[in-house]
Amino acid sequence: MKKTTQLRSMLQSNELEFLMEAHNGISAKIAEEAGFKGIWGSGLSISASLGVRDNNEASWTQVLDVVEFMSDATKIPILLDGDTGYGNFNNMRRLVMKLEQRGVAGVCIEDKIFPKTNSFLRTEAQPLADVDEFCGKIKAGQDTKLDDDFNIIARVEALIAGWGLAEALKRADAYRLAGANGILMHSKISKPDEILAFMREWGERSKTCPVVIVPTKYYSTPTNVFREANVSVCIWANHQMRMAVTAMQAVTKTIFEEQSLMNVEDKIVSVAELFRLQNDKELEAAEKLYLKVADAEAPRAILLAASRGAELKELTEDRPKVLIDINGKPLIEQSINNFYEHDIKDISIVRGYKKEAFKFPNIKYVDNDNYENTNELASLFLAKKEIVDHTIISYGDILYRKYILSRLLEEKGDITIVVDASIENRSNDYVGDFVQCSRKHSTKFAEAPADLQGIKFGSASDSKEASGEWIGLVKTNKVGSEMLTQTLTELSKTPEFNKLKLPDLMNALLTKKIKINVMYIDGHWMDVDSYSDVSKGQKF
Ligand code: SPV
Ligand code: MG
Repeated sequence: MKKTTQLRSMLQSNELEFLMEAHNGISAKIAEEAGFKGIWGSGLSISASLGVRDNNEASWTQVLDVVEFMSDATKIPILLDGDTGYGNFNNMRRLVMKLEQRGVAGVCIEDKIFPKTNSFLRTEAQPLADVDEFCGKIKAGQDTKLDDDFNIIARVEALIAGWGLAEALKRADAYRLAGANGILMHSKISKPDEILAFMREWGERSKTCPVVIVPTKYYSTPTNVFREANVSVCIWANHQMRMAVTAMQAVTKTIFEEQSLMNVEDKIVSVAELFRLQNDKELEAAEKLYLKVADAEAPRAILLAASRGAELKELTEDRPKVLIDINGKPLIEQSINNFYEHDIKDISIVRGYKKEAFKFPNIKYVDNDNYENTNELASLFLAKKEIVDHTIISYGDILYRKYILSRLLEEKGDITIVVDASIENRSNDYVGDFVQCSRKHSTKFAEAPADLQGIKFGSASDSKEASGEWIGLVKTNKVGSEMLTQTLTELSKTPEFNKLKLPDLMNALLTKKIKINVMYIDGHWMDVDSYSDVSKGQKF
């Protein structure tokens, strides 16, 4: 139902309905969440929230902007307190046009003179508008609106200004005949007597021209009294603003005096609650839909770099192998840069030996302080919570051409490992993680997918029948990450866990009949294990 129609139904329903004050987007949203069916865009509260007086110090377009935020934040109708309509009939016409454009369901105008003064201030000195002039304003508004259900409420200030019931009735009736969709009868006394007297006199007219009240001053009246008097809509006019001021004064006082947040944190909403009210959930979902790589889906990377690399003796005396200099940069920095270039910003490094030597910014470090007695899987287990959705797990000591990562990121399998098929020229004493796959690599025709059958660490001479060598790169998606972490957790409970390496994890997955896809490459990578690798690396 249109917001205008919703408000019209509230005015015309046989129930007593309520409008809750709001003065910005978030208070509007809060009113809606509390269950209110409609909102009062209070002039007093909006001006107070802007730090100005309720004397038309905020321009009408500034008020319009605020009420637009309120309207955008909610699905329930807003009745804007339009003061006097901010001028004569002509200003009223433009106001109605703009309010309709911004999704506001109605406006209430009061029969005073621009610039107005709040109804509870210096009331005897508040001049009332000329009745005919005000009726012209109502008619002009009604003639301007495009939507029949847009609501124009005429507010009578006769009781406020001390003119008495007869004047109030005379004015209310004139406004009714001019086409008002309702009358707001305002009173400044602490009992409902004036309002009840008016309702008695108004009688049947409230069927076609319902009455709205604002019991700010006669707040102690039981609500049922209004119900029984046939009041149509009751406005709680400023209570979010007043409570906000109470809370803001308290919290700023405490923080100022204590120079600490210690005693306030538990008394205030969390920032998460602000995010919820701002509907961040919707943006998160939209990002998934419209951004190239949404953050939650963006791949992350884990680099294993806890061991020393003792084969490299003095090169690793003050730093782990992954930090030795290759082409003017620490070895592992090439992997990090490779990740950055592929938009992978969430990078974890599991470090152990000489962990203080790692100085890269914006990296999550996971420490394996027991690196001397453990192996790769123990390191990976420490980083288990980083294995979610799309994750690249990599040895920290490998160098590879960028396209390998580009291709790997496009792989669709749950778990995919990168296998170098060009192993025929390996010297006999070369050792590595040789793999057996469902089929060998072929460059002759479009390849059918291959999957892993097993990995075994060994020498090239013992691995003549192997399909290739695993290079130390694996990618998982959401499903793959779950299977991998589950298997990793199971292995962590076995007595030999501290000895296990990544290939053991792959083999354990295979034992569980979990498919591991193979992405073949033809060279273009190396790992750095020996002095000769270091010099080879300089040319890589
Ligand atoms: C407002 O909320 O701004 C009103 C109601 O106009 S009152 O402050 O009671 O005049
Ligand atoms: Mg007002």
